[in-house]
Amino acid sequence: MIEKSFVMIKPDAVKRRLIGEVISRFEKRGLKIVAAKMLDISQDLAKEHYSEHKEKPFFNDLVEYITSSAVLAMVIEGDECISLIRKMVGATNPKEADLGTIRGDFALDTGRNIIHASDSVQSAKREIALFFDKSEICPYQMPDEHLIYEG
Ligand code: IDP
Ligand code: MG
Repeated sequence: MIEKSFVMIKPDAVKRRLIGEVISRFEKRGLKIVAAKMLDISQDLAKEHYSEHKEKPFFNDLVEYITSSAVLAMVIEGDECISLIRKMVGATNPKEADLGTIRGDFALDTGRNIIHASDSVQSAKREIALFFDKSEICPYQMPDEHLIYEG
């Protein structure tokens, strides 16, 4: 089942010039980037995006972190890509993230874990709609799609 996931490269990774490293992992896996934009997240958007965490003790720090500087927001498409991207991202706490995952290879601290990815079909739909207008999502064919997918 082809899915779309919302993926965001957080301010720490943008500042550390890790955008290329991170995106290239998704591209090499065969996933398709169908939307991307740099933006400075507003307080309101940050609070809405992370609303499930609003009662958590780290909520204010999280909003401060995500609004501190530019992020790269993306929509990535591929077969069952929501769970696949979560596996590629690794555990929330980078110290517990497996080597070979993005957080396991590039991050050390839960509060600076460099990337966000949707955790379910429902949250992907919600997050994509929150960050992107439909007109900003650009479908296209990859000429090697038959080398990535059997069917
Ligand atoms: P996820 O990003 O792996 O889905 P969530 O539990 O949804 O993790 O938490 C959202 C974000 O909030 C994390 O990526 C991390 O930046 C931050 N966060 C989560 N737990 C903590 C914590 O205990 N301390 C500081 N920041 C946290
Ligand atoms: Mg989450």
